[in-house]
Amino acid sequence: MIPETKTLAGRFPGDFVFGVATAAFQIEGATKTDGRKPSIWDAFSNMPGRVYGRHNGDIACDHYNRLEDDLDLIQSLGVAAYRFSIAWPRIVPEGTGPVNEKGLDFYDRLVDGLKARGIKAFATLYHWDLPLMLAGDGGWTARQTAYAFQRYARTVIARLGDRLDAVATFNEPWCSVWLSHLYGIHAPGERNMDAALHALHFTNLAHGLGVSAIRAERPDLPVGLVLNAHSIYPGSDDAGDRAAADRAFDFHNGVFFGPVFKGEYPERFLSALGHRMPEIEPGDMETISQPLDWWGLNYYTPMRVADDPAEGSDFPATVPAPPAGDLRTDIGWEVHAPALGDLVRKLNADYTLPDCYITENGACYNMGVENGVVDDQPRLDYIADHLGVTADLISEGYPMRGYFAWSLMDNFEWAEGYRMRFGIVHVDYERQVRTVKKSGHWYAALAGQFPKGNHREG
Ligand code: IFM
Repeated sequence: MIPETKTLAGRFPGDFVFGVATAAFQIEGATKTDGRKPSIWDAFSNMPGRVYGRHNGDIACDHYNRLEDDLDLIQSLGVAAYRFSIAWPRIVPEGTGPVNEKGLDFYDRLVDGLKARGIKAFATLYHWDLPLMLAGDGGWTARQTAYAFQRYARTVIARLGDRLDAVATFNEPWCSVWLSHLYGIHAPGERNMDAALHALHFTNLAHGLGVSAIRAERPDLPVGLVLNAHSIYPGSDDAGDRAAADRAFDFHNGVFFGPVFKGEYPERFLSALGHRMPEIEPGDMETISQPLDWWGLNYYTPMRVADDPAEGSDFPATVPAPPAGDLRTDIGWEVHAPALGDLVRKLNADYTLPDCYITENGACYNMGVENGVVDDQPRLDYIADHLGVTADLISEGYPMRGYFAWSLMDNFEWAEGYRMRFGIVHVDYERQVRTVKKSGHWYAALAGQFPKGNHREG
């Protein structure tokens, strides 16, 4: 039973931030405009067999050319905050070298446009669009990429930092490390554990160097990191499967949370794979583990694992276990809202964590426009259920400060191209027409209750 928006709103404090999220490559298009140069995703999506239908980001939602209208759309949803990412290849098109003022101008307009509409700006510096030129030097498998990121971060914050409300260094390093270098699904499409282990440490290092760069420019700007932490369950109660789930936790979560929040890689992970990692230089772990002001959790679906019976498989030596129920979104992901609560409780038990924003949550359902309406009730149910869990966490005392629906609008869903839709606003890509879905209207009604102080009285 989905609660009325007012009843649900009453479960959140008045300063809870409701927002919507996007990422540069997924919506902007205009990939060759105003000095932008290619990213690894431009190259990857133009290679046969990598992205569904060989879709690419050339036009996407044409957001670069429709900025003002899209900002009006965000405002019409009544949300308090907008989470977006900045495209490194617009700012430093070759990764290192000249800064492109026109790229900075675009984000200036974006941030000013948000301010003019009274919307908070949550920027992410890296949402996977690495300048292609850096791939020639090894991309994330090369230590110097971390220093290139540090300079890019400083450049952005020097220009925009005075008007940002929060900044994250990275979005979902799990994806840009494991999914991109070990599982081969995302750019650059590597399937190599040694490459992935290098990308892991240099991404963590880049995060830390980025934090230093941001603080050097704007000591008061709240800095965070966005992690798609995995809510991991053993496939059975067997000791073997339970141990597999523990190893999976180290591999999928611990290798990011450990360095950042404890200054160390998980022990089990190090003893299995440490000898294949790049050199961890003196000072690296201190750089990586600087205290953060907040962290972002992107949550969609649980991960279920069993012990891998094959001899000699790489750590964490797990295989997928079947979902617990039948409920799936159109992309095939199991729907299980309690896993969000279990995850936040477990992470807070294992690490000392700062304030948390749910920086992404949402669901893929591909229904289209019929008679001017998009009836996406399952997405509405999904968001409402996950917000219910978030409210439970707040009542248990966890510092959950905000929630961003993924996504503002349908967009380029990476290896799935445009066929998978996560928006609360429908996009007709041919005509570039936006239609607010049923879930979007519902979310607007909910967000419209904020900020109003204590809802319990209203
Ligand atoms: O579209 C992505 C987003 O870029 C990162 N988090 C998950 C979303 C859905 O797959």
